[in-house]
Amino acid sequence: MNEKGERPSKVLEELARIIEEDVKRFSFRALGSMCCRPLPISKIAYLMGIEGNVGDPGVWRGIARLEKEVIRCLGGLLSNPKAVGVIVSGGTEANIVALWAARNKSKKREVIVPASCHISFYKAADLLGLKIVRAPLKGDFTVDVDYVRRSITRNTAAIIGVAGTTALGAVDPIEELSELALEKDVYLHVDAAFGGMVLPFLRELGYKVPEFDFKLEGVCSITVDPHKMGLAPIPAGGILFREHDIVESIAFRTPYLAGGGVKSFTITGTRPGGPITAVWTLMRVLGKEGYREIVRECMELTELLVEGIEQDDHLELLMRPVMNIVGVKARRLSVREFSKRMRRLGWLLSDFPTHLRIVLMPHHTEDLINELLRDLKVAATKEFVKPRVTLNV
Ligand code: 0PR
Repeated sequence: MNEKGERPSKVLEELARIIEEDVKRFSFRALGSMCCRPLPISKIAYLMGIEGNVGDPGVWRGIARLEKEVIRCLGGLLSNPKAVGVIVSGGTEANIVALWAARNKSKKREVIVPASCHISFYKAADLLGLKIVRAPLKGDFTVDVDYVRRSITRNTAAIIGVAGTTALGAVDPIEELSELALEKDVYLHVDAAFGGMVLPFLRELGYKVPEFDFKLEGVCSITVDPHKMGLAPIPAGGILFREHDIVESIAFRTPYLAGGGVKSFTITGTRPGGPITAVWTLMRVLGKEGYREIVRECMELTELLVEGIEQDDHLELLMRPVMNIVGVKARRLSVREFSKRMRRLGWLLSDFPTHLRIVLMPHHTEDLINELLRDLKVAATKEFVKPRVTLNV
């Protein structure tokens, strides 16, 4: 830090230059991200809540009430308006809180996860002292429920299903997992960090969507992130529990708060108001109709990309997408080489061992996807010539 403070306008100008480059890169070439550009109104709403700390709900009563309303809306989308929940920093924290509750409630030490689960489950297991049992996937990239069944022991604290996997957007057979959870009396957590704000709207749009939410009695908790397909600014994750009983074992009372002592079941104490005011505003302004329209547009872009990939001999889809996530590989190239070439052409996609992932988000356009398709085709051919000038994205 400098000894003397600098002129604010100079510092802000420099900041603007730095941020502008990031935003440009993110908006135009980064199709590997599950986050979207927040709607402008959500930024205003975020700033309005920026002083708030819902960790002290007796002081920040208005924002605390808004959080309850947001949770009721998310619960409504997931077939349980009475769900108990909080807005957290993202899917990672939500999954940690869910496993924390499952462990304390069951007093057991193993968790069975699909091989496709997000890295956050490994972090959670590490933090919570849980042993991970990894269930393989079937040919359709969903978890092998028979394997899960065979792996349940007296030590099983929870089983996990994913509704919208990180790599491909696949949806595990949550209905079967739910039946299994009820039969064996184990905790079932569903990670719908991405899919939770896609699947309900896909269903309303007439797509065939398997049950994945609280409608299934075995589902104890669900992760759903407004900062992914909810168009909210980061950080806005969500964790919802079927009923209050489940969180009793992770509830801690902070007695000295300015607004009066409260019991909470969050990892953090101080919690930002901005994400809550932003999500609340988005839900009011967009309504179900607005979100449905956003999902419809993302699916149209997905379809455009899928058709283009299917028409090209050099490209191959990993699976028909269920939602706006596409996995693609080049038939005659290693994924590494394909990825290297796409990066050289200036695209920032996600590298998975088996494919490149493209996430079609509301800020993407048809022109951008056509441009991407053209470059995917160029990169996938053997004769690819490295562009002389590396694109500066
Ligand atoms: N669950 C699932 C199914 C996820 O895909 C993710 C993250 C999480 C949980 C964890 O969520 P947080 O990152 O909010 O804690 N999925 C994104 C991914 O791996 C995270 C991400 C987002 C990475 C934007 C990069 C990026 O630019 O793709």
